Amino acid sequence: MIKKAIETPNNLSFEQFKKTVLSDYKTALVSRECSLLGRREALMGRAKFGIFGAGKEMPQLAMAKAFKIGDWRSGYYRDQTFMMAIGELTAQQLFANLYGDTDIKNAPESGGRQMNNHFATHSLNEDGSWKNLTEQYNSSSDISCTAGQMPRLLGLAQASKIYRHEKGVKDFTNFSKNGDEVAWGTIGNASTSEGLFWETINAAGVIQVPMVISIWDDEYGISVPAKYHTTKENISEVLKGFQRDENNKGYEIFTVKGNDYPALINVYEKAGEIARKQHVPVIIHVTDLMQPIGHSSSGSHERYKSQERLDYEKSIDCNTVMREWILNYKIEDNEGNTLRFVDSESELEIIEKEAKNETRLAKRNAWNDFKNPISKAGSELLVLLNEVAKNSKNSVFINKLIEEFKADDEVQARTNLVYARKILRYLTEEDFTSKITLQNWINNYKKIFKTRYGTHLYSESKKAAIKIKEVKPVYKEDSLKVDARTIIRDNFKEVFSNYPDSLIFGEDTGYIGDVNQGLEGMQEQFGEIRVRDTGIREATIIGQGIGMAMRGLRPIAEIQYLDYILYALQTLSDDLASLHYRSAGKQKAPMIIRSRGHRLEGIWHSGSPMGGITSLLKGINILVPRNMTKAAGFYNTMMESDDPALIIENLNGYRLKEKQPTNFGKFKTPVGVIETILEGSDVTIVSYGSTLKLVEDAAIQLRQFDINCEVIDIQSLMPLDISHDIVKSVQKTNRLMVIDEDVPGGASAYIMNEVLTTQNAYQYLDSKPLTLCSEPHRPAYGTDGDYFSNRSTEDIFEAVYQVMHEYNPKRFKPLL
Ligand SMILES: Cc1ncc(C[n+]2csc(CCOP(=O)(O)OP(=O)(O)O)c2C)c(N)n1
Ligand SMILES: [Mg+2]
Repeated sequence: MIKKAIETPNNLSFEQFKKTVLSDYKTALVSRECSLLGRREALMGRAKFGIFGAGKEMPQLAMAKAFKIGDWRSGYYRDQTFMMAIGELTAQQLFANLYGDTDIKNAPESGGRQMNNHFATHSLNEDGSWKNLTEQYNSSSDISCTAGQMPRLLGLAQASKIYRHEKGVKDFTNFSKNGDEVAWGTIGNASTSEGLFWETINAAGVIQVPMVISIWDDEYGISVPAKYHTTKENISEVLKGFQRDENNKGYEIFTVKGNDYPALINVYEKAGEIARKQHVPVIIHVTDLMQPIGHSSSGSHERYKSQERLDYEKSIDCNTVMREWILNYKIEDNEGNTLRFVDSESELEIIEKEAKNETRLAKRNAWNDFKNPISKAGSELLVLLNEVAKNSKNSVFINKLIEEFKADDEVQARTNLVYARKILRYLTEEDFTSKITLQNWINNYKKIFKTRYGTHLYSESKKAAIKIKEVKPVYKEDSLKVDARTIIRDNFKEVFSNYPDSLIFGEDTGYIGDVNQGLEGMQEQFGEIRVRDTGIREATIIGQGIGMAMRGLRPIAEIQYLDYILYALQTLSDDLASLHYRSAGKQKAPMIIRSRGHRLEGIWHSGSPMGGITSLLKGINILVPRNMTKAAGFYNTMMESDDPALIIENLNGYRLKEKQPTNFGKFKTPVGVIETILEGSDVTIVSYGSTLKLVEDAAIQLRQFDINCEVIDIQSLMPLDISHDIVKSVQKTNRLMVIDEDVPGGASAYIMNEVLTTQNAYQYLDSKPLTLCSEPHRPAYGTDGDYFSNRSTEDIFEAVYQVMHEYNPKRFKPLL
């Protein structure tokens, strides 16, 4: 019997094992060579920046073996070897990404939008529809923020759990096969200091999801050694409390050396099995890793590592250790023959040479693919510029620029544009055909790159939020006026009956049906998987939503109070808001964030940080319904869409009465469309959310003084008034006031900018445009705190009156 080299479930024969080992060695070598050459490319200026996975090749080969079709990765910039080993990254693509090639066929990670080594596979077809994700390897699109990949990892893993246990989604076979998919996370040792790491680890332990998280430990985070990062300088040591035992659920934790090939293969095989079969999370602490070329192209580690440390790192380099291991490996079969991977070192030298040559060729090909279209455009432009120079009175200046252009060796599309645009300036006084050709050339070239860099912030599919048509609520003649919270509740019940893939979760969301009873009875009706309580951990609540939505579910993640969204803002901004853009439309997470905010009773329960939200969350639809019927309509719209949205209900609106519609689940509030709720001819007042009630009251009182306000509910802060209806109102009233309860310079400034400059309302104004906002401090506690911190009906009345007084002091005598 042949003694097996290592225990593998596949029972590899020696020949098979040998083939695998040598092929792995080659992948490690190609990957290393990419790192070495890539760094050089960045230092030479062919790439803006370069970060690579050198020194961490071997564990990634092991991880790739345990990673199965349908599985997911959520990792970081060191994982190039893994991506190569699963066949989702070639050396040529690595270089194309490094150069920032904007052709997504060459640079599939992001089509030039992301720094290199921010990996992503394509979940979507050209039209934005889902691919069959169970038939491919999946890598969620990386972000640069350390530990930012963790919240999403939780959701990616939890999706398997839901697909395994929730009967309603059994037929969603394009997304899961019985929940057998594992979500594999990777993170650097230093990044485990981030709160997001701990929050995710705890949540995954509580929920028990199929997640395997690898910690690549090279004892450094850029220049800072472990003693500044980690208690006891040992992350698996401090994670020990998470280890499961006979009485308690928890994690399976492994520690393994990153240069021990057989041990790594065994650990990863086991980890994959545990997570896949038992849905138990696993941590693998991979030690003894290093960085042969330092952190990134921005610096050199010789500056902060001692010679002793550098020598030590060299001695543990996994690629050299693997080489030694291959050379020294021998076993005997049962006939006494000695079996080896190679008979002599020269066999390895051949592989090493091949790896070098292949990588060099890949680099050259990627560079040519990147360079050729730019050079070709440059050559065309040069012909045109010479023609222009021939015709122009300013040929002396133009020829000088042409010479500079010819000598400029920067290979960037902008180089072409810089010279073309500078030369155009010399032609302002002239008129000839090649000038027009040059103008057209500039416009067309700009358009190409606008498409390459400027698309896919939001969905461009037929399910884009702005394409979902309005359906009005239907009322019976004798429709009752009911507590508004029941409108939210009854609508959610309908949504959950119509969408078996919908889920809602958050703090107090499950058992009690949310703090305002908007989900009353939902858990009983739809079960604990779909209507669920979570821990107090806003960032990972959002992460759950992102990961699940990326895997085809329709999560609604609750942030209990809008003020606490700040805990999740990093994940929302860096991950969710940028996902569709940074993957060039190849990944999406159509989740809804449900929250409630605005006026109530104190510094943290009255907030309306809308300016921050609109600035930071471009890429997410920001919806601010003025009542619960409008809110319910937004949920119905967004469930049909493949865009993400934040829907903010009014905290003080749940107990107000609203007429009960009959078409729950069907009526839809349109996104990006304003509603004029009062018509008038003197002042256009633009507002949203709970402030609108006060604006309406003030407007009614102003009528008694013969001042007619046109009151507009923006409804949707992002996108805002896509058909430019506000300017039509200003055209009529010639006066504009934006009122909200955000701080001065917050959302009101954003709205004002849109109306004045995007919609060009400035040209119709007879009075100074005004914003009326809260005080710059947080809203103080209680009724008086609100009255003196936010704007009241009286404040609004007086502000509008003052505008009219300035316009016609005789008719509107001073008030105060
Ligand atoms: C939130 C955040 N802070 C700082 C940085 C800058 N930064 C990038 S990588 C890095 C060190 C990460 O070290 P580690 O997690 O050990 O990963 P390694 O690079 O060593 O593999 C830092 C500080 C960042 N990208 N994100
Ligand atoms: Mg590190």
